[in-house]
Amino acid sequence: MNYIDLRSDTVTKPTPEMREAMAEAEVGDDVYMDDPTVNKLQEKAAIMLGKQDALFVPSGTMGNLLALLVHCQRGDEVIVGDQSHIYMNEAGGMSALGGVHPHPLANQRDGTLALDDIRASIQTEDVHHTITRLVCIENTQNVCGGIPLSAEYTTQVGRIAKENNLLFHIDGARIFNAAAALNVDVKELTAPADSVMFCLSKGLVSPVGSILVGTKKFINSARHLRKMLGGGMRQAGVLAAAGLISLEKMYTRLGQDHARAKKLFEGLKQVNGLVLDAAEGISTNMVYFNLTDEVKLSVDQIIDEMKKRGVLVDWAGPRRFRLVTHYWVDDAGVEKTLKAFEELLQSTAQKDHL
Ligand code: TLP
Repeated sequence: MNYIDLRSDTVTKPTPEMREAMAEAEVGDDVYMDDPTVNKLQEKAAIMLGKQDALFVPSGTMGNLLALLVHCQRGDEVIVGDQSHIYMNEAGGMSALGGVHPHPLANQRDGTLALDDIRASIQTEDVHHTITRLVCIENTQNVCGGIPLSAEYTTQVGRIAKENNLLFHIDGARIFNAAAALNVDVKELTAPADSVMFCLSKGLVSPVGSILVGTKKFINSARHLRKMLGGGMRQAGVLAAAGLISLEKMYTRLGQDHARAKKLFEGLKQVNGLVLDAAEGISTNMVYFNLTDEVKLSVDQIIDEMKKRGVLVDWAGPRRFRLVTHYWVDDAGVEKTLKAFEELLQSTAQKDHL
């Protein structure tokens, strides 16, 4: 069956154009830094994000880890959101591999870390304390609803970091979604940060890969650590060729994914048994909702029933779902999903009634 796959935007398979570019890619040995396609991708990414240099890495997780390891010494402290991917979903890499101590702050409903919380969490000089070294934000903030964080907010975080001699990293896995939703050049969102990671393999549709950007010195250190972690990628131009198409063509179409997510959001609002997260609406490619108590099906049963109807969905909590739109979800896919949810929840309501 041709499934509508809404589990994540990480599921995006390469487009025919990408597959062709990958087949024809000029390659070299990237550990010698002579893969021309990787070099071109890195140069382009650095320019687009307004930084001196860039490094192609296998995953967002590795990109974030490299940033943390380059910025911090063992025992240093990092301010992170308690709902951030770095804190929750990267297997504790910063602690396990870097001896880096996370200081989690509550993510606000709008995805931000409250500026006063950041200020208050910076350790004072004291023999008992760790040294606060780095502050991290996530844009878009995934778990809070795929929320884009504004350039103004990012600038304020950057200011606090500077005033307190902290470094500033952005997990920008979906920063191009944020830029599209806010209608700003992505550079405005990255300017205050010392380093930014973004993913090619999510809404930008590439099969594999993320990019880390920062100063030349930072990227040289990150390249060294990437090698240490086994991430020297040799003829990676085959993958970078798809990445170039992501940066040339894919980021300009993200608004379409956002419009479809809105349609999904509006449609699901009408379905009995679902409570959508953001009453005021959504602005990127994610729709989060909970099941009401009236729905007797478990999330696993819903996943199975939706699959039978040709739609793949994934849970985000014991009674919670996240649906993500992307390149391979068209208007018909949105309609099919809405129909499947309506049918499923209506039919279970009837069964409950009997
Ligand atoms: N997120 C994935 C899952 O790991 C949850 C998803 O489906 O959303 N930062 C953010 C904000 C992310 O959402 C992700 C992946 C990453 C980093 C890590 O990227 P990868 O999967 O390339 O290591």
